[in-house]
Amino acid sequence: MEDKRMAQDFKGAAEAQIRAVSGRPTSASTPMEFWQGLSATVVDRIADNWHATTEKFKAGRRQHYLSAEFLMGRALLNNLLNLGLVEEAEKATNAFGMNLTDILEQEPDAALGNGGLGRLAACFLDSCATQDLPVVGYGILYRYGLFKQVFSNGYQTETPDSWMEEEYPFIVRHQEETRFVTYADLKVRAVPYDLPITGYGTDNVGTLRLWKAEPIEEFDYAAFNSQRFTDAIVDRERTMDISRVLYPNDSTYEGKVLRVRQQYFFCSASLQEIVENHLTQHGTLANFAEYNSIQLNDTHPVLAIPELMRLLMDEHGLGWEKAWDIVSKTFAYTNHTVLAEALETWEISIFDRLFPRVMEIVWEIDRRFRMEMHAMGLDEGRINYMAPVSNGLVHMAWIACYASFSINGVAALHTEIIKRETLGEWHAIWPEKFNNKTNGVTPRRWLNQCNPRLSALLTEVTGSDAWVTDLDVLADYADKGTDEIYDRLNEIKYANKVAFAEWIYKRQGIEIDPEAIFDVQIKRLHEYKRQLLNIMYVIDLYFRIKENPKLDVPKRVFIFGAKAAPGYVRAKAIIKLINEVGRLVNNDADVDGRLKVVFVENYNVSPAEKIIPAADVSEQISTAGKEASGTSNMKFMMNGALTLGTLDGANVEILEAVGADNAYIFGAKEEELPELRRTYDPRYQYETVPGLKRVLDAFTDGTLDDGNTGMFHDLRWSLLNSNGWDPADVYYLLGDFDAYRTARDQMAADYADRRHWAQMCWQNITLSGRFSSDRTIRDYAREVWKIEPTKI
Ligand code: Z16
Repeated sequence: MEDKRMAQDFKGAAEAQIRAVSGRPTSASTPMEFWQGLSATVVDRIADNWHATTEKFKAGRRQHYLSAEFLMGRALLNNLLNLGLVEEAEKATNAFGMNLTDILEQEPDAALGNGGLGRLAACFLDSCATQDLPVVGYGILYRYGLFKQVFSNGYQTETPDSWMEEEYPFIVRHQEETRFVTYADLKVRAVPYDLPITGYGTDNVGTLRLWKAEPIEEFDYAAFNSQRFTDAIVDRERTMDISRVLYPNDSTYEGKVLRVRQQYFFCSASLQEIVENHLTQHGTLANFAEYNSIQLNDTHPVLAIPELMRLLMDEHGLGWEKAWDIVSKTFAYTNHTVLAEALETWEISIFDRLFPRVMEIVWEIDRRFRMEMHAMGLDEGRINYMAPVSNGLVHMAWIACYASFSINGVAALHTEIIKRETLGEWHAIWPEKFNNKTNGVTPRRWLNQCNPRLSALLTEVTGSDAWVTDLDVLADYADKGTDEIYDRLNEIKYANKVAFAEWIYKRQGIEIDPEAIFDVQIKRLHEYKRQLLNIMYVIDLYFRIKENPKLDVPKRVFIFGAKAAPGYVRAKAIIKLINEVGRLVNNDADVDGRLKVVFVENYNVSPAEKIIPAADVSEQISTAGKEASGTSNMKFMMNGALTLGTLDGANVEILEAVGADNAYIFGAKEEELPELRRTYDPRYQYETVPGLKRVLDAFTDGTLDDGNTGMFHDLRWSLLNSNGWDPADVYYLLGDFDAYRTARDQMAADYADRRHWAQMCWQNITLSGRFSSDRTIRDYAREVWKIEPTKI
């Protein structure tokens, strides 16, 4: 860092902040107060650059990233690393008799997202800042982030995540930039709160702007002193409800009124700001699309489309044609799933009740769409299917496809599937709108920050830390691995496994052996992700050992981390099942510690930073065609874990990057599944695949205990029986079981050749450059957003 002020008297500044927070000398301040004081010091250091960046971005073309979710995780260490302040912070805390590591552990995760989609948005902001791109993120300041998961007797229970209750220094309220959002039944204030987004080795500081809903009047005394007393209180609460809680559904949609209120809330507030900023800068809206583009992160912010129409027409006097011309050059839409149950549709009656004017505009979009398609000669059935409004429902994805100039999927295979199926009708008409942007992850957090040992080796081998901002440089070293490097890699992995073992022992009291193979599946719990297939393998292996206790099996730790949506009954049953298998296997004398099942409670961003550097095997086993991309697959790869996966999502591209010798791929392919399914009989698999019967029977024969809830019976039933609408085993677990077992057994056997294993890890690490979100963002910036790096 050239910026001298950054490090100047860091200790003195930190001390002042800590004392201001605690009201006591540092000797009497708590670790939490140290975290708060240090964090405030960071904000103090970047304040001038932050303001300068904001001002600088106003002049040129900009990009606005609208997302209902930003899964940020912790901020302090990330910022210290970006700003080159780690040593200063260590020196300062040591001088006060504290340890920086302990202080960092005080920080709560900002978990304003469910999973991949929200974490992707966070990685994107990091890459935009690091590459000096004029991008602002817009979202909602949820008072409660994703629920905390607590296991009680192996069942998931949920408790609120009040992440800001202890003061959160990284967020700054900008009351003076308040906007008003109007619903038919309610008018609210939208107050922006800004989070600074520092980049690595740059003075630029980007912004994530999160809106909080507040009542119009602090206290409406007139109302409180009248017969409207209770009404006034109810209104206040209804207002604060809007930004109260993140909906915990990952890839399923719930038609809740509060959810659509949230969506309109942040879309309207953000657009008002974007439009006003543009007018202030340029004095006209005619060139709006030349200076602004808006990325829609899934359909959650699609209300921005009719809302921008409304603002341009009703607030700024444009006619429909002019407004639509601007709108259709402004928006770009990212699709994140092919699951039908995730595609958002809203009842017309809800829109009518909340924002009738927006609904009127949607009707007009619908009318014009139908006319346009008629003129193009489409048949009535197809038009009705594609129309923005049909069967009493507003189809958010259809509005997005119609209005956007760009539609992208998040991995090559996924983009092909949406072109062919999910959005096939749209692709037939506007093929040129479609493009692929394979996801990526930031190497700052997911390598440099979480894996300092490996980072030091990479810097040593390549001679500089250039890889931190240009991960592709590692590719030059792919064929330069040496035995010395491989041995170092193994030492590093071992040290990371020791650290993880200590962490999980402290956290959950489980003892694991760092010599064992650490085999990890961490992601939201969903049937298509097939955590059930994973645990079925463990049950099978357990029975193989019981049958022959002397069986020569490599020592393994099976690590899981997953939250289930609170209403997703079957996903919760799978969590209970995994925990029960753990209880059975971990304490069995015949197993004798050779198998351990560890379910990391309350999986989140910061636990991921502990787990991933310690992993040997990365489980990416979704039914082919169902996982849009996956992003943990990329984080594992960067940290030298080998993929055990199906040809799904970005796994396909990981395989392409490292070659078949450096990944373990198994199972039915996406293009094979339709044909396979025509004759598929899970019962036949159950009867004929060796070992499968006893695995499934263990669900219900008393081997595993579901506390008489019947939930394990339901799991077994779902694999063997049709329920009337779904066929049996929709996700093809029994079809892929044998291939999975073979590949996983092979992998465990191969682990014995430690040098060869390390060589495969080295290939994965050095060839992970294309999965850096820097590459993804460069592609968006050049091909979709048309923006240039802009330095202060
Ligand atoms: C989500 O995290 C994803 C899709 C979706 O429809 C909703 C949510 Cl909350 C995930 C995909 O499942 C995953 O494959 C992908 O890597 C990720 O979005 C980012 O694109």
